[in-house]
Amino acid sequence: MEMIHRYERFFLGSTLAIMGIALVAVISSFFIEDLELPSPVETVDPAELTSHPPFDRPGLFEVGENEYDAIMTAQAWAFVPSVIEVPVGAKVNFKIGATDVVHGLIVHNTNVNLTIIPGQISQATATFDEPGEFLMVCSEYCGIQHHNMAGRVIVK
Ligand SMILES: [Cu+2]
Repeated sequence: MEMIHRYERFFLGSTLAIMGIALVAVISSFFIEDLELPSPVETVDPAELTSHPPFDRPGLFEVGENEYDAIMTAQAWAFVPSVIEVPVGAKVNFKIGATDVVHGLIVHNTNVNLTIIPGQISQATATFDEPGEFLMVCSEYCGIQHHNMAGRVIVK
């Protein structure tokens, strides 16, 4: 006499097998393929950020042929710098830290979508192949002026 119906046993077994496969996939992608969470590249005491190179001198720095590092800070309620101007085709590495609370950085129509946690430097790269203006907005509610926390990438 069976205690568990064979169909039920089949679905329980399949469920456990699928969970096992998913677990192996996640673990192997971390250890074998060296997968990392997207943002944190460096840790910095948020109170020291504005005196910690290169964040003591935020701005746009040419690091290669039409390649730039955008060194930025986020604080309530502004990005520094808030306007970035680059030529068409520029590859921009956004490196940004927060001095106070959690902020976000989304650059519209690009894949840049970062959470900026105080104490961590976040980084993402985008290539601007079309001229135009790309809005930068804060994507984490950071206080009463959050909706005004914005900037622009101008591509000409
Ligand atoms: Cu915000």
